[in-house]
Amino acid sequence: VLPSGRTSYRRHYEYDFDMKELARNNPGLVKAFTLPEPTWEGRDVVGVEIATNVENIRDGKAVNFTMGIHHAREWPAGEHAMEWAIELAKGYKAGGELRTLVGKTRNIVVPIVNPDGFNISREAEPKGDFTRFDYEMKRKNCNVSDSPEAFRTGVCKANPAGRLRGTDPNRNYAGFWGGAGASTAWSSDTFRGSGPFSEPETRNVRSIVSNRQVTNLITLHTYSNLVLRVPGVADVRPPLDEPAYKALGDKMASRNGYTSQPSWALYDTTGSTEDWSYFATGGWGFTFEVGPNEFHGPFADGVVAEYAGLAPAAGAGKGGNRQAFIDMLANAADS
Ligand code: 0X9
Ligand code: ZN
Repeated sequence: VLPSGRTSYRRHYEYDFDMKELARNNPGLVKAFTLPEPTWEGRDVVGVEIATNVENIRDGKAVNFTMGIHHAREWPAGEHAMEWAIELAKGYKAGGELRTLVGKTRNIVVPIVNPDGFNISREAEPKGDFTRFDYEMKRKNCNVSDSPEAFRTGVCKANPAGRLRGTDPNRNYAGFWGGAGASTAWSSDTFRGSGPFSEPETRNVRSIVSNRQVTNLITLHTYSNLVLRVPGVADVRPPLDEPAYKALGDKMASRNGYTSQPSWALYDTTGSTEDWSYFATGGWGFTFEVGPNEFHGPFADGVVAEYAGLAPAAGAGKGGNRQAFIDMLANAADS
């Protein structure tokens, strides 16, 4: 059972509603906030912050930052982030381990970094030459500024090539931007954008990492059952704190049954989230690739099992992503 008790994937408006409701029900502990920049289609990007005396952001506590959907079709990424936020608030009130850990930290959760893309995927309808499936499988954001026609109509979905337009937010960060494993072609699913941080979605994430004491960060994706750490490109030296960084990744992987490895071992990328955040701030960042084999499979098996550690082979009975997130939180509490 998930902390919310939900049994289906949220739609975009349900995320915003649930965050505002969580804040309303937990005054002083949970605050909902809007990130500085609206998206290309004008959507707000909403997050929650969870801490005792939540308004007192200069209390010096380490910030543990959890992100959901960068990639539109990776719906479980948003669900895991949202459920984690609910778990933190519930766990604090219930007492015990989570009360202690929440008391020592600040927790920022942004379930939907890319709401334009997610909304197209979640509400997919056929359009022009594209089937419903095409839109459901959209990955990128809705930067259509390279197309005067698309820009005029204002909605990347309405453009004939709409689902292929946009920048890959996980190739747009400044870390190693311009290198291997990212495309210069606007129609590629790994299009890096016109420059580092050319997108409001990545600038929003930067505003948190640069302005707050983010010591620990998890960015959620699907799929492949992986716990990934820097560097994302083979042609870079491992970080000096690699042994401790690896140990934390391995510990989390023992909970969810995933494989822990440096992300270049999967394939090269440049411009990904933690390849910027780690090398910019030294805070540890991990990409979780949630689930064995689908971008968004049936809700009941996938999301519940991966979150709670109920079914997946090696992680069964070890607590799943819930317990992996608690390990990350405990690490932040010690920093
Ligand atoms: O390609 C990505 O952005 C991530 N995979 S996904 O299927 N969710 O798109 C993986 C990024 C991990 N980094 C590296 N493999 N270097
Ligand atoms: Zn992804």
